[in-house]
Amino acid sequence: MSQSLPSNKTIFSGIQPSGALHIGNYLGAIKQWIELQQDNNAYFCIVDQHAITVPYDPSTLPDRVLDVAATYIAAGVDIQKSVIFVQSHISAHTELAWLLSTIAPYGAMSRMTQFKSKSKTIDAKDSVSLALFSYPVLMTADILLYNTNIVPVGEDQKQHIELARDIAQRFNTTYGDVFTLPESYIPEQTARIMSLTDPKKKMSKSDAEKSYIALNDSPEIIRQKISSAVTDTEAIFSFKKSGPAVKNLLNIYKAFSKKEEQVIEQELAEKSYKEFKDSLAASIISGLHNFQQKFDEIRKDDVELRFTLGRGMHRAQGVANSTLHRVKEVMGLM
Ligand code: AQP
Repeated sequence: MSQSLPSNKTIFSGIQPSGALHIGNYLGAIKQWIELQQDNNAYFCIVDQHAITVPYDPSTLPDRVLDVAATYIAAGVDIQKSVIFVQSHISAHTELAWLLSTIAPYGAMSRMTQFKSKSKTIDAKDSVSLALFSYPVLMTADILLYNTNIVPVGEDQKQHIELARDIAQRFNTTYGDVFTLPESYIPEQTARIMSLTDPKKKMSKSDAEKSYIALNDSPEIIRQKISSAVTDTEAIFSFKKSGPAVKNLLNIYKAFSKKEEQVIEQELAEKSYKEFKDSLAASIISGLHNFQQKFDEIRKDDVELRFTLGRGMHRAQGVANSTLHRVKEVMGLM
């Protein structure tokens, strides 16, 4: 879907600190944030309470939160203009989630494809949590607290945004107009970057390391991962005719090289997979170079990062608490 850049809107989006952020997270979400923040009022959250809905290691979580904060800033989020904060620092998120769960439709919740796919990945010894099931309601609360108009996300989140809109509509019909109805904002070609080892699955940070390019992978690792990425049997480089594996690599190449499709197809016409993969790895390495330098610089200073997150919390919580207050009032809670 091609969309013109909105302005004067409220933008909300978030990422879970559930592992190393990858180029799918960047191309599917963060890149849009940077474009959108200039002319809009933006909130970028680190959704740590979503990351604990599956088994995780509590000892690494604080560092992962700081990694995500540093990633946002190194990728170009302007901390003077936009608000960066941690979900668990503002209790209105979980409180609103409970209130919304009283009207969230159970039938629609049971049809969420992410719940179905994530619950299958959980080991039999760890049972699937109720929180994983109700995750979309917490995500609805995250979005609605800030009177959000637009949620820039990858395609995998489209169903959750539709549910958030449905819950907001149900609430407004039952209790009166409190919530702004959010819309998703999904980039066309990079909406779903696929796994390097299985092009039927989306690239995911909780999959095996070989399946994704982390934003902080070294040039050597990037070359290795790209050289072992699966391809199709026939070596055709076409955005329309190539099979899913090569189409995915072509989309990544287009995003990093910033070249037009026609130019890429001409450039690759006589090339082998090996030559294509060399060019692809080189363009990812050079595309991530500045980001990686900034990340290392920002990540050295924990104190400053924590200060930025504290300031973000203060800027976000006024709006969040005022929405929660209105919700409680119309629901008759004293
Ligand atoms: N492969 C992808 N292609 C395009 N966009 C993607 N996003 C994630 N994977 C891709 C987008 O990144 C944002 C943050 O995602 P998240 O961390 O909140 O959760 P996720 O969608 O479940 O991402 P992962 O990497 O698959 O994480 P895990 O493995 O922890 O579940 C969202 O906007 C998402 O659309």
